[in-house]
Amino acid sequence: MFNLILFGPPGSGKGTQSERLIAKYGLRHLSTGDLLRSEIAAQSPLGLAAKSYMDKGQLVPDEVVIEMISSALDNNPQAHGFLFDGFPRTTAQAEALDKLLAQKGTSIAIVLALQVSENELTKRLLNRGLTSGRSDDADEAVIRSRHGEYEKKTAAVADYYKKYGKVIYIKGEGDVDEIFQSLCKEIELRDRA
Ligand code: B4P
Repeated sequence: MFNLILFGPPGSGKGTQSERLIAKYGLRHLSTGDLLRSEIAAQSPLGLAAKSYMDKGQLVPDEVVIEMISSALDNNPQAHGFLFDGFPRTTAQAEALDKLLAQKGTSIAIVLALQVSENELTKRLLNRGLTSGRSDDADEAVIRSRHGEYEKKTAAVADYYKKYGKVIYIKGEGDVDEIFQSLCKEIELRDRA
């Protein structure tokens, strides 16, 4: 099994690059943002609870997303590997993920961290907000709050994986194809089976 985390602040290109990576490497894509938006669309109790956080640009509580990922792992026993997109977003989530993967006899192989300046991030999200219909992209104050949450709670996740020598930084600004090639190079260097 080859499991990777695509890491980076909101708007850094995680969703964009994940689509290409899963197509190329046949990994199962687990995006907590997408899973939460499906719950909201289905108007499930989980979705209704998550919406109140997401609309304010805050992280959804750890226990909710950890439970969601745990079910997703159980529901995909045949997967050759997982691409985690937008998860883990806190150190508690990272610790929980390590435990869940260890129970399956596997682990995270690599964390690819996209680096993008804050100005560019804001520009991209406001631009996506023009067409995405996502309430968390439409308002600059909410986007600022998402960056604040990232700095306060999520940036530490990279430090957590650095202890194990698993983090590789990738320049996330510029041409989407070139960024994709840089990601592929790092994956292929890691000798995936
Ligand atoms: P996500 O769905 O993960 O939202 P995101 O970070 O904005 O997405 P992403 O970063 O993938 O977007 P992309 O750069 O691809 O989370 C939304 C919310 O859900 C969170 O705020 C939180 O409330 C909640 N949530 C999710 N996971 C959680 C967790 N684990 N714990 C707690 N809460 C959680 O795209 C951005 C834009 O940039 C696009 O328009 C794209 O076209 C553009 N773009 C991409 N690459 C580009 C490039 N190279 N150049 C120019 N534009 C580019």
